[in-house]
Amino acid sequence: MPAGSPSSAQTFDVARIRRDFPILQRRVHGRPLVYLDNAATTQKPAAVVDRLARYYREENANIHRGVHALSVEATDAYDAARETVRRFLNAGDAREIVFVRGTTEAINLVAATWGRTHLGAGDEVVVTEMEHHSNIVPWQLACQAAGARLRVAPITDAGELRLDAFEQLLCPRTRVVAVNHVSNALGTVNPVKEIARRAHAHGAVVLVDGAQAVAHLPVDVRAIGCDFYAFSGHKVFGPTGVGALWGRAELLDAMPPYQGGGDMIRSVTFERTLYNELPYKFEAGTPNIAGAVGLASALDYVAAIGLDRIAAHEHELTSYGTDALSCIGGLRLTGTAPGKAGILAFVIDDIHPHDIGTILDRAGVAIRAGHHCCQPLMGRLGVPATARASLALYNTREDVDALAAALRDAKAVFA
Ligand code: 7TS
Repeated sequence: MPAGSPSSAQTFDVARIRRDFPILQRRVHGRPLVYLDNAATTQKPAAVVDRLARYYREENANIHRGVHALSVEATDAYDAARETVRRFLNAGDAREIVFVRGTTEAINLVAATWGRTHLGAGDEVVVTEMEHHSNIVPWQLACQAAGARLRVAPITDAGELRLDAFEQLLCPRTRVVAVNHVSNALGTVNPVKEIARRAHAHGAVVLVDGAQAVAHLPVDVRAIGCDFYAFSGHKVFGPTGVGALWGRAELLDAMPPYQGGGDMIRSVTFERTLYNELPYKFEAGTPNIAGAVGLASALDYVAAIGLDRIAAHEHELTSYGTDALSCIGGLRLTGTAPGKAGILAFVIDDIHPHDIGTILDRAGVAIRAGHHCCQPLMGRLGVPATARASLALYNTREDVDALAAALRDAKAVFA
């Protein structure tokens, strides 16, 4: 087993895993850091930090350009990273993996290029009430350009997609269904396989926003049966500024380029430019080489632990946290879908979520407060904002206990 890789013990050794993340040793305001803002971004294991440093110390060069040794090494590392992403998503072909800045850019890429060529006046794009702004606004832009219409599938009070109502929105005009795999504000795990099946029956393509899924449950794009899958590296223990779009080769092939520039061309004249083959057609300019290499080491890290085991650990912790928070008077959880992922979002009577967040911070407990880039969802829930603790593989019952204790203190302050 390579240095820095996680324990291979069958039991989920969270103490061992915590030692892989140097930042978890930090103190904040004199208190041990309790990091519960993983939906915003995850912390990085030493293996990823070291991989980034090694890339810059030993391998840095531009790719696909040089004949020299460093450029060949950097190109090999970048190509290997693409293969790692392919394996991680169980995609069929590394040509279907496009490196992007993150989920946001991946969705914008599809909305702009697939949208430009396939959406027309009167067509419809279906999203859900629980989407992040990055899976709403790009589709609004595409709809505005095409004269198409955005339709919104409703959710239940518990935060589950109403599949019956979703189905009723589908019709021959539906071109795209865009849905998150896991909701960042509710924790709901959407039945993406069933959603894809029903959308395909109506001839629509299906984009799944996997930003909140990849660090928390096994993802298999072929088993899901979707057409596009997007995720961000920084939410799966990798660097910021890098992510991936998976798309079916035949769809990507038929799409126009997103940006023009170096590397995305086969030949250029002032009269006519021929575009490169997949995936380079969508990777104009020098990519985030270090980011891709760091992302690959993050994916190797989680794969070595096993996403099934991570999911089991987080489910156990989520039910522990649900019980702990439910005991706090005046606290209401927002998002109670069965089988939900490790998002504990809530409101407390008479205390603004931002005040909760500030008081918790003084106790070393990092959570997020706000609309979580889901303003339409907040409207549906009838709240301006929520407080949100979001779990990851390194969180413990002690972290949840610290959260609950700090919330009791916050209530005392406002009593
Ligand atoms: N989709 C979902 C479901 C997300 O949770 C996020 C980020 C994005 C897309 C955008 O990802 P990005 O990496 O391109 O920014 N969500 C959050 C969050 O919940 N708190 O901060 C960012």
